Amino acid sequence: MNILFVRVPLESCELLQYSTFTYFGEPTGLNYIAEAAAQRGHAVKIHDMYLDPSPEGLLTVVSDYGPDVVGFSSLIIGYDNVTLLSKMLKAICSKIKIVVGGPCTFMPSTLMMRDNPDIDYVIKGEGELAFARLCDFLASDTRSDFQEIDGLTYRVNGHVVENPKNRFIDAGTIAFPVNRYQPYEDYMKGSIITTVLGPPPMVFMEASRGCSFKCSFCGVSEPYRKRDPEKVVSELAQLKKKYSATRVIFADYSFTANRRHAEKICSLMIEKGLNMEWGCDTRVDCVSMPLLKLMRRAGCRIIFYGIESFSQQTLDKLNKGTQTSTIHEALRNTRKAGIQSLAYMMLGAPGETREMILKNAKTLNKCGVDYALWGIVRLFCGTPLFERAVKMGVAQRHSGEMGCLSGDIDQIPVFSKTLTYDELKDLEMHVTRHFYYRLGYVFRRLIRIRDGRELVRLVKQARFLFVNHVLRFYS
Ligand code: B12
Repeated sequence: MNILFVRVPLESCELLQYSTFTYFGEPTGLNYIAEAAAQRGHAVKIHDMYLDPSPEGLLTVVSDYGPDVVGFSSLIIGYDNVTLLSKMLKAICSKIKIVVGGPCTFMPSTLMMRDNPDIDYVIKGEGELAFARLCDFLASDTRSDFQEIDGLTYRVNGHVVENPKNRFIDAGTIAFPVNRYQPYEDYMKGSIITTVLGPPPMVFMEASRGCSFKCSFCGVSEPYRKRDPEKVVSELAQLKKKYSATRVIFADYSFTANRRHAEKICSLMIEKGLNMEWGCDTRVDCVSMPLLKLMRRAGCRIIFYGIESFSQQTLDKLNKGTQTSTIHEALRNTRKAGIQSLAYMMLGAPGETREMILKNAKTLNKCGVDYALWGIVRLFCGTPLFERAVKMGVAQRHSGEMGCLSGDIDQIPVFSKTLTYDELKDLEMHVTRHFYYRLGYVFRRLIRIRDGRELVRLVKQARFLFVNHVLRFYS
């Protein structure tokens, strides 16, 4: 079968003609599924609409390549493009089978299928096994076996049927598709990750899959599985040799969720003299001083911490499972170990007032964090927080679902009862500006500059902040 994978752009197609993307890396997930399908003998091609967002570009690829199946990969933000593009493709060729996957499947699959008759299948979560099996079945026309495909949603006589997702890939079999890697050098210039870590070639590597924590705002529902450290490090070595990749972002939900596992990877990176600079996401309760020191020796330059809030009440309401004292300790230790930190912060959590948000921002500004990204607590349908909001009458199920399906971040409902969406947006801007435009912050960043490259990166970051925060605020 001819399979075309499409990474769906984030904003609406019309708008995209004018936007420049600086906020992404390679289509890691699609590379994995494409490799799995290719190994089963299917012909595969990836069309990345982050690089060419025009619908015309997609139409040209479709008419040249003639796919039997199109697999769309999308986040929830930008999901409206799945609706638009699937309609467009079905209009020109009704025989093409459309399969949807990726992080948008945090949303209930049945909802996605009922909303859009042009989608033939949705595959929830990780897609390697299910997608390849689906293509095998489509090729051999053994449709009655669809119920065997884990996590597949499909139609039987017009009715939407969802198979539960019970089986997860054995982490031992996951292998980075080294030959599919594309360094994306030109496109990642100015990206937030290159600002914090340095220029490409940069690779997104998984050391583990899934997450066992149960934060109420997140829709991930796959168990944590660790990959073999030897395999991870040997793949990194291959990528370095083949593509001169010197920077790595670990794409795990929490790289240090299992400390022993993280230690093993770091030790191997040191032992093999990998000499790569890297960053990872993790939680404050999954690090310790010895581990952080080891990570630094292994090349870790930045840790992205999901801090969310410095209020214990808010952390508990978000089911974060962390303590404020642990946050302070982790940030202090990270700094001492010589690693930079980025704090993901949330505002507008249940029960949060303006005063609490401002207090939170003040505490953050005193913590010595290097970067901060604030985001409003949004109610993604399919998450426990969404269900709670519906139960409490804070959000209407139908409008909440429609808000998510619209793919427009401004349409996704928020939890806050005390602050309006516009007030939250103003506060988001306010706390961000107050983080970056502090004399102490600027001074600290300046004295930490190690070389000319870092200075250039800092200037770029300042320009980015100026355009996005100062100009946007005053326009
Ligand atoms: C690294 C990362 C980034 C990087 C860029 C990544 C990139 N390559 O472009 C940076 C830091 C820039 C980033 C930015 C953002 N990110 Co981000 N990011 C991640 C992270 C940590 C890893 C992504 C990854 O490589 N995963 C590994 C691969 C193998 O998994 P995957 O892509 O999900 O693919 C698997 C399945 O989804 C599925 N699949 C994927 N596509 C398809 C298609 C088909 C047809 C099928 C059947 C299956 C399928 O199979 C794949 C293999 O098993 C994830 C969290 C996570 N651990 O996944 C968040 C995550 C993807 N990001 C998220 C968000 C919200 C964003 C931002 C919008 C944040 C913001 N406010 O700006 C931006 C958007 C950037 C963009 N342009 O896409 C959310 C998405 C939420 C959602 N449900 O939509 C996630 C899930 C984090 C979270 N828990 O909330 N991100």
